[in-house]
Amino acid sequence: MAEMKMVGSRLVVERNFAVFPPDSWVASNLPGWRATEAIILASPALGADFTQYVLQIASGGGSQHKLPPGIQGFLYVLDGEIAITVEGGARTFQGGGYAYFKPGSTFSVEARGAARATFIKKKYEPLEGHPPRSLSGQEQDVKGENFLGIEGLVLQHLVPDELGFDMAVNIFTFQTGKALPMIESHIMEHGLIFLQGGGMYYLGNRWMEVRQGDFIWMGPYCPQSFYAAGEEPSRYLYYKNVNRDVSL
Ligand code: UGY
Ligand code: MN
Repeated sequence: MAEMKMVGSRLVVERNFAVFPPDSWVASNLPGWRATEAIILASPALGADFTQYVLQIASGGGSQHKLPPGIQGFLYVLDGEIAITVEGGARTFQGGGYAYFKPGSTFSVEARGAARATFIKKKYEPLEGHPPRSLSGQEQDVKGENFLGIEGLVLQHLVPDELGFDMAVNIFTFQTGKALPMIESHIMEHGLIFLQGGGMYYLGNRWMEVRQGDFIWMGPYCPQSFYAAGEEPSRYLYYKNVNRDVSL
């Protein structure tokens, strides 16, 4: 008799956090995106207040996009080469390229060869006197700062930390053996993609192993921390809602 194969996974889905290793992802078509397979990782169905996708785009695939009024977007190139046009400016990006699309804006994306990107959408919360603006850039050009002054722990802000923006997208780089200095808890959510390396993430009430390629969602007040292990530095890209009061 054939033996039954055991299927193991690091996949975790809890009320206030989730870890999706790449072997748990299931793709489908996404209206408005041609020759693209989309994995919807964070969504209101999970408990998140934003959506985050990984887009696997075939050569020549992409989108002529018009964001709905009041909805902003952010795209980060994971690998491959992608041409992005935003507000009249056209640029071709490789891994580490990114673009922020202000609410309601029109943009186009086209992959030159097979490419992968992560895309985030969030409802924009306007603030009088502080209009948002679209922008694009390359992660390698963004200056980093030592987080809380800690050597070997570097934070880069891809979306500027200004009141016009109600979302941050940052990259954290940890040298091996470095860690966040506390277990933090905050009202902001995170959508996190592990770009490189790995280590132990504290989520909820326990430590768990995470690696390159994993996606993590952390809901409001989810206790969290990270310890970088392994041979190469650990890097992750993460979304955070910021700069707004709570509506009561
Ligand atoms: O910005 C942050 O909240 C960051 N320290 N959180 C995290 O890396 N999990
Ligand atoms: Mn945090």
